[in-house]
Amino acid sequence: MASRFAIVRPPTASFVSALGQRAGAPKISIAAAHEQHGRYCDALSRDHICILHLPGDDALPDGCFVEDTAVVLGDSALIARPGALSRRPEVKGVSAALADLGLSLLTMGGAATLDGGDVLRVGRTVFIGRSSRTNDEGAQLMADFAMARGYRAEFVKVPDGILHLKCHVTALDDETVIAAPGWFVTESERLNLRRIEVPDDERYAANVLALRSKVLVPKGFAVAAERIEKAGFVVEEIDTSQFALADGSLTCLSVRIEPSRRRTRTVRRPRVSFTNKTA
Ligand code: CIR
Repeated sequence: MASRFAIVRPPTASFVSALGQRAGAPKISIAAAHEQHGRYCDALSRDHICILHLPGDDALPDGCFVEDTAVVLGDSALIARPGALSRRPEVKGVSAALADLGLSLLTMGGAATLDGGDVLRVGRTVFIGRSSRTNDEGAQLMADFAMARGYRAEFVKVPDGILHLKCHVTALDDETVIAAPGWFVTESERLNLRRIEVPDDERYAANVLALRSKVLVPKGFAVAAERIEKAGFVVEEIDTSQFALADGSLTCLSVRIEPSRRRTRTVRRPRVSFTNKTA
C-alpha cells in the first residue's frame, strides 16, 4: 500500500507565547501540550499515516501549527506566506520536508499572504477564506494554484473575529461538511453537499480531521460527536485543549500528503526524523 504522510512539529517551551491567547484564559501547560501532541500523532499513525517529525524549534512559538505554512494538492505544494509576521520563519522547515518527499513546490511571495487554515478542499472544489491572515493576492494565488491542477476554486469571506475558514467548517469526506450554525448553507446546497451542523456552544468542533478509518473530533463536544457518528462515521476524540488556548485545533497540527495523487517515483529519505508505528 502506498504511504500517506503527515508533517508535524511538536510544541516547545516558547509555545506559552503563541498568538491568539485570550486575557483571563488558563495558561498553556507545555507538558500537557506535549502529551496531547503525542496522542494526536499516535492517532494518525494508527490510521497508517507515516509521520514526519520536524524538530521542535523554540524560535517558533506557533511552529506546531504547521498547516498554515503549506497547502498540498496532489504532488504539488504551495508554500504559503503566513499572515502573521512572526510565523513566516516556520515555512522553511515544512518546505524542506515537502521537497524531501518529492513534491514540487511553488512559493508564494510579494505582498501575498495566506494561512493554510483558510484553505478547505471538498472533493474537487477548493474554498479559500479571505481573512485577517489571507489577503486578496494570497487568495488569488491559491485559486490559481488549485485551478491549474483541475480544481474549482471559490472565495469565502471569513467574518471578523474568526481566525480561519476552517475554524468553522471542515470536510468529513468529499460529499460531507461539518459547519458552525449558519455556515456553509448556500455552498452546501449549491454543491449538493451533505451538511452537519454543530450546536452554537460547540463551534470549536466544526474543525475535525477526517482520516481513512475515522474522524478525529476534539474531546468534550458530545453533541457534535454524536451527530458525526449518526452520519455514519467512526469518531475518535482527541484532547486539544492546550492548542485551543492559542486558537489552534485539529487540522492545524499537520500537513497531510495523500498517496493516491502522489508521484509514483521513489521517495527520497527525508532529512527529518520519521516514524510509522503501523508499518
Ligand atoms: C495563530 O494565531 O496563528 C496560531 N496561534 C493558531 C493557528 C491555528 N491554525 C490553524 O487553525 N490552521
